[in-house]
Amino acid sequence: MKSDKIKEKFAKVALPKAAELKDFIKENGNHVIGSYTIEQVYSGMKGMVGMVTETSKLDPEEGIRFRGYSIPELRDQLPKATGDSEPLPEGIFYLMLMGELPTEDDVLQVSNIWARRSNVPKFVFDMLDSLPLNLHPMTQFSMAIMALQKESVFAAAYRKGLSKKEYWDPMYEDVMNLIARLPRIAAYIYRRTYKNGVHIEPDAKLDWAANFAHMLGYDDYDMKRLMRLYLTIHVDHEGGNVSAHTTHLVGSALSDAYLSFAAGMNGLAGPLHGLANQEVIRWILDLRNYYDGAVPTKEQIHDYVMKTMDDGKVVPGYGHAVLRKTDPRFIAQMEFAKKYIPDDVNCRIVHMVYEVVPPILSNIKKIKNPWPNVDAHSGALLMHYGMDEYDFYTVLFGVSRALGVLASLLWDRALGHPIERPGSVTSDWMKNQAVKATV
Ligand code: HAX
Repeated sequence: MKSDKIKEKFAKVALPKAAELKDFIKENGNHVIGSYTIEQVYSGMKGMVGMVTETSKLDPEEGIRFRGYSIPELRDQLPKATGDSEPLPEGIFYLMLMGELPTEDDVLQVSNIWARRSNVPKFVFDMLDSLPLNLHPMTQFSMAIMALQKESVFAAAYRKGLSKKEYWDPMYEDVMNLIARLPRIAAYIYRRTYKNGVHIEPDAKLDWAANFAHMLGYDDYDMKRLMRLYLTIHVDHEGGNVSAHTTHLVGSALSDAYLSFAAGMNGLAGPLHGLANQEVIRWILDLRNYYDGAVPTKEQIHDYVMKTMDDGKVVPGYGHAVLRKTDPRFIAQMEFAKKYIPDDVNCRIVHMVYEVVPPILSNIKKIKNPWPNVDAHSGALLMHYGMDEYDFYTVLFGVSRALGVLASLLWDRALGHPIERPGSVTSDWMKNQAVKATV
């Protein structure tokens, strides 16, 4: 087998940490880190610390940091493809895995490893070809990942008999194989669903994101640049979001990377999570239609937002369970739009919506965050470069999200994290607690 410097380095970085962690828990395990309220339990455990994720940490006011680095810092400091100004996603994966910024050579190693492992077995394509063309792309994506589970190195090794200390090794193989194959699978779903099944072979000379754009059918430089940014900023958002938490939870039962990641993708496919990116562009197109296709005024946008809420719907792309300020991932996309496509109509509407919506949502007491999240912008950028099949957008998100949640899953196995099993109570139990607290 070819030597794999990334695997060797990960073992050096991660394995000593497992023993360190055991000692830390032994010495500090009784230290209390917080308390929580009945409301928090009923509101989806918001703000309760209940898990450890090494790859990134979300600050409500500032936004996400990956191993301590913010999005603007990473756009500046991560290695780039020749002539490009946006980072290569291979770099952020390396950072999440090793905890340090990669060199250009490190990024090249990751790129080469993924290119080498990217072959997708024919039965996966055959399975996809048997599905109805109008099956949502996210469902196709999840099914393809599940079919690929047949290839799991972890599942096969576990069946043969595997010591706990060795779990990380076959998990590394699964994580790298799965990430390597996802662009091909996603592109296949796109081309079979929207491009009459005319598929495009991968180009091993291209980096991971550029090759993905190529297989989707977008060979122009601008879409490749957008894809590198897109696939970098969607990777991770600490551990508690639905897709990351689900991947971690399912993985905690020692389900392999395929089973765990497919579960995470089923969560990403929900409209309050990743599907919001397609909902946003649908909402913008509906808004334009409502005003006969013209660019709406701010007053018209205001009225349409009120109508959306009067109809009992959420304004997609706005609000967040943790963030309390504009999402830096939204800002990165807005800067991209203003720099490269300042005249794009949908992007201009997105920017007008950004002026109109926060003051409205700020006036509604129950809404905790009136600001845009990552999904408020991405669709308008993709549409500009010709990808107008918005049902596919969450698949792009999923390909990127794999890098964060699978890096975390690998850390989970290296650190020996146990099966997750939070306590749960009945409402009667809660009521008794409340009574006890008041007497
Ligand atoms: N429009 C209208 N109402 C909203 C709202 C919005 N954008 N955001 C929150 N609210 C409402 C909630 O529906 C909730 O109402 P009820 O009490 O009647 O149920 C109330 O305000 C309190 O919600 P919150 O505490 O501020 O927010 P939550 O943590 O419960 O929910 C959500 C966070 C992101 C799910 C929410 O803001 C939302 O539905 N936003 C629109 C959908 C969206 O953009 N999702 C993508 C989020 C980012 C992400 O994960 N991307 O993948």
